[in-house]
Amino acid sequence: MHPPRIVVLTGAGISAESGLPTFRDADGLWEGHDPMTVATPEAYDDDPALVHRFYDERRAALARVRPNAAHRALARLEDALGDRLHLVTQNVDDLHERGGSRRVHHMHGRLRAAWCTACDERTAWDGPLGHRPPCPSCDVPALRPDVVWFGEVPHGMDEIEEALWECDLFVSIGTSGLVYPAAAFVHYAAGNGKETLELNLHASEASVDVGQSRRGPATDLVPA
Ligand code: BJW
Repeated sequence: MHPPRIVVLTGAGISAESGLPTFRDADGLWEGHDPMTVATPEAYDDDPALVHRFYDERRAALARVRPNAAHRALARLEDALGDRLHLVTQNVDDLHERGGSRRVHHMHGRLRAAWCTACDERTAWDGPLGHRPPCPSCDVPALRPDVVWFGEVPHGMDEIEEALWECDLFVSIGTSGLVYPAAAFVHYAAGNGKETLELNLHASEASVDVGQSRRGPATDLVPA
């Protein structure tokens, strides 16, 4: 018998115990803030300095945190399953990679990358962008964070749909299930007869639709 094909979707909750705040929990990034003021293309057009400050601070914070036991456990799962594991993350941090995962599908982009709106090139980027540095490819100072904001299309949706269609099990870890299209993956998988499992500290929007739920911190549940 073949080992199972698994699609894992991770959200901010998997990086919380590394010290990165989630979005919607108490003390989260958006507590007391309207996400529409930093996470839409319109917000960027209106006040690019504010948006750059938000992402420059988060990019700098990445250097101060480390992957946790949950990230490392998913890397071990990849060692065991190879390409039968499709790891999709909504997170823009690089903790999966630093935890040892080699193939990570960043559907909402990456904090350590810049996207040039003039020439469309994407570049690895570790420093700030708020001072409007020139694009290494075209020299135009038109670099923005390479992340997917509300109203933009997440990366690699066809590939995710195919992986969900082919998998035996769909697992969501540490995500509130409030943001689409990721929030619909569990319905798509369950509707096509796949096993579904949720690992989360609390009940989420997806809990009622999921086959099995485990409650607890990701650093306990994922290695287990
Ligand atoms: C723990 C834990 C621990 C804590 N252990 N667990 C109406 C209906 C349907 C859709 C829409 C609609 N109106 C608008 C839309 C579309 C819109 C949308 O979903 N809006 C909602 C507000 C309703 N979506 C879009 O615009 C998307 N694009 C799109 O739909 O394009 C059309 C299209 C799709 C497909 C094909 C073709 C066309 C784009 C969405 C982009 C989202 N971007 C952000 C910002 C990214 C950059 C950045 O990081 O700043 O992505 S928003 C933000 O939310 C970020 C996250 O990836 C995303 C999800 O958040 P996440 O990860 O779930 O975090 P939290 O904080 O919500 O939850 C944390 C969870 O962890 C909680 O459950 C905790 O309990 C748990 N937790 N500690 C385990 N230790």
